[in-house]
Amino acid sequence: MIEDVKLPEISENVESGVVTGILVKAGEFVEKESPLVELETEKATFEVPSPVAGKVVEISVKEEDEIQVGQVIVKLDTEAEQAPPEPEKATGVETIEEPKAKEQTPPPAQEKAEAVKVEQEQTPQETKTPPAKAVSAAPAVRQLARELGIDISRISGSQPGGRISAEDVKNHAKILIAGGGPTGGGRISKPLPDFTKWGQVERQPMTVIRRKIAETLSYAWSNIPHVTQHDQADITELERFRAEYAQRIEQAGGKLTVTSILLKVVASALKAFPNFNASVDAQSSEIILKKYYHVGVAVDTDRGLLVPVIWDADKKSFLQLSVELTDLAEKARNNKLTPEQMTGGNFTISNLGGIGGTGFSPVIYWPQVAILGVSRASRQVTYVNGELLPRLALPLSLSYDHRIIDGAESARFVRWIAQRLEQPFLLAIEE
Ligand code: CAO
Repeated sequence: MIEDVKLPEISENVESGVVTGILVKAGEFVEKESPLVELETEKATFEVPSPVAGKVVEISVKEEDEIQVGQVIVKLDTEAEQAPPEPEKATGVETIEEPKAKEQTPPPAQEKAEAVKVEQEQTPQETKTPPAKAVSAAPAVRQLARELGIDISRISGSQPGGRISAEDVKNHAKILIAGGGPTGGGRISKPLPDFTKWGQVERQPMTVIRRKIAETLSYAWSNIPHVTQHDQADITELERFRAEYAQRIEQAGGKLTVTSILLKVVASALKAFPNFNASVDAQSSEIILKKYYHVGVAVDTDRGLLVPVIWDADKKSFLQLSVELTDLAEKARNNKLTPEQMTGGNFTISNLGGIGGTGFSPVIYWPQVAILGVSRASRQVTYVNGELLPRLALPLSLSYDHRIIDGAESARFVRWIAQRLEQPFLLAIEE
């Protein structure tokens, strides 16, 4: 049966929109809810989803058409069977092929040529092996990527649903020019061996979040000279304090934990050690010292690592920090964080202690210059005033940017934090 798919009601007082992208091809099978066209109205740009599954028999609109609510967009054969996937593209993912960078006219500027070079160097493995992936981007954005010689399918979109913006394309170009890249910091990615020679394998496309994480961490790892300084804090007294106030904070809707306490301690440490509350501007050879104290916390979610940011951590009480952290961690796990809640951080805390481990080397969250890793507190027998006593020791691992932070300064910074965890009243005296 052939069904006309019409432009549905958009919103109040919006009767029409301009088609800015056709997202399907004639003959292609579309799933229910998969996007058909991209539409720009005076209020927003969005994708029009298909209300039913079927095979596209006709596309009734073209790019730049102004179409009205109720107008036919495509005709679908809703009884057509979905063809089995081609061997090379056996993902079941709807694909929009982008022209290969090699086939495009090289851009004139030196910068652009550099971008093309890095893309092409990385191309052999990527074009031969993984299946093409669905790309969501406006035609103007696709055009920009083509002009820059960038394969748009390798960009992680920052917009809802992984949609790629012009800004994403420019940022990707900057990363390539600076020598970074999702597959390993501008290094040529070698073709993989054929693993099926040795046994069964399964290919899974990376999610948008996973690609973003890979890109961010590769860039940081290949551009920041990392060193990790290890220390430990005696938190025996702090644990007493935590137990004493836990209930009060729980009544306010938060959880007083090592992490929420660290938020306060770290914010004070950043004030005392301005080099840790900084970013490096490699282009102008300047250090940017920030006068605000926003601290990120790495949260483990089933979709991957997310880093919500607690703004103005220095101005908040333990109670406020505990409530806010509980709320943001929950939002992160329920996919409810807004982009704003993940931006602006100057420093990050990554606490793996709830899971276990004795130490690790966290990767700095660029453009920050340091990150504090926290591992599991354990009972240790320690000499205290000439006596052997059981004490609770919290391992701390600070990774720092060795371009602007020296080893001695890093040791002083972690010691400073350890001392405030051991004697929290120091914070009260100093504020
Ligand atoms: N040592 C011992 N116990 C610890 C601990 C530590 N360092 N950190 C937390 N715990 C305990 C807590 O006290 C809590 O125990 P109770 O339930 O008995 O009170 C339990 O572990 C769970 O803690 P939590 O996760 O609820 O609370 P938190 O504020 O300490 O941590 C958060 C919050 C968001 C940091 C954490 O849940 C998380 O996601 N951690 C993983 C971060 C991560 O993946 N980092 C790696 C990034 S790569 O660099």
